[in-house]
Amino acid sequence: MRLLPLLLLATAACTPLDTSFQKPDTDEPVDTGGDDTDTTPVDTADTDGDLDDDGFTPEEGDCDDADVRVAPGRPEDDDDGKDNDCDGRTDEEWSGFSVGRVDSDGVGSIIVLDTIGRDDDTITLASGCYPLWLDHLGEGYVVNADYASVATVDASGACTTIADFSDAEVYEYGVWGIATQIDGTVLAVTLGTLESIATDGTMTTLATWTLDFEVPANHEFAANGVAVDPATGEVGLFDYFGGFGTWTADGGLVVHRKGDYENPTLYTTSGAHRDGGGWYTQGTDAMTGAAGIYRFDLDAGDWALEEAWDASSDWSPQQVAIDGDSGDWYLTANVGGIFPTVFRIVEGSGYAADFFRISTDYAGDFYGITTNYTYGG
Ligand SMILES: [Ca+2]
Ligand SMILES: [Ca+2]
Ligand SMILES: [Ca+2]
Ligand SMILES: [Ca+2]
Repeated sequence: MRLLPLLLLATAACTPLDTSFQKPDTDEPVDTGGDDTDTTPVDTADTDGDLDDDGFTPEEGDCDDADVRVAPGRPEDDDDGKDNDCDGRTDEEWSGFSVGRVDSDGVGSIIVLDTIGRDDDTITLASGCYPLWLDHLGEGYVVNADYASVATVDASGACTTIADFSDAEVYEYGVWGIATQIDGTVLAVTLGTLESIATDGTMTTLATWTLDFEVPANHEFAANGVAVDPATGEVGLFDYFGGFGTWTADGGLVVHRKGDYENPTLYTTSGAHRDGGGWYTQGTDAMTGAAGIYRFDLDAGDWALEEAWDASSDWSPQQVAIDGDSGDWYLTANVGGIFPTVFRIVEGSGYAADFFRISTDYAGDFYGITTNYTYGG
């Protein structure tokens, strides 16, 4: 038996470039305590900024650089209490989508779909309350109820207004996209402002920008969609005419692309953040009417086409959500003015597949869509 050489070989293979004894890294605190209870290998040499040697530095998205079981793209273990894939959610498993519908009688509802497009549940909303945009909030939902108010929705479908945008003197264009921020407040856009709404109704304006439909040169953009990166809280602001901005608490608003309503290139109505990075929208080419999935290229300052598919001219996309596991895109749309449909766009497929459809005579429309997760093993 030659156990000793094998052990030495294995040890050497683990740390072939470990020069920490010769050259301590002054960037990192030196462990002088002599306790050997640490179970995570720590690269005290820190020659590459990746302390746990999982291939990612904190700058590259490692949200725990002392734990090799935590890194971007790792499979999520739903029972270890860690955010293994660094998407801002802990122990999550993608479970489908919730979709907002307004039927042909004007009744609003939220339909809960599982991962293969079966409807698990339908919550019928109170009269006059619509799921034009929706997101999760606590155990229930928050909706843009009618372009003039934001309301919470409980399991019975009762709606409680938490913010009123009906004063046209203040909110000329009402309220549009909404999204739940990671601190549990609700974000809403009024085309020209980003508002934060606490569940007690307290409203704070986080950002304003120039909205000028008279003088195009003054105009920045008109945000009608808003989304949140759940890992960082960064906010994406989507403009109907192809503009795009981001907002952070520290850095404030950055307008990456102005919305050119005189010469639009792309029409969008909502957007979403994809796990692992990137802001996406379902867009309609302003010239050809072709539908596609676009990613905002922050370096180029413009939208880049990611996926395109054949869509009939009467195919009108509404909103987009993203499967947190595969990254596939799901769109609400209305086809032919008749069929409310959820389409699945698989990366690289080049086509839009039916995921869920209500196919009776005129059946109303789908509007908001949000991704669902279950938590814990
Ligand atoms: Ca790392
Ligand atoms: Ca790590
Ligand atoms: Ca996670
Ligand atoms: Ca986990």
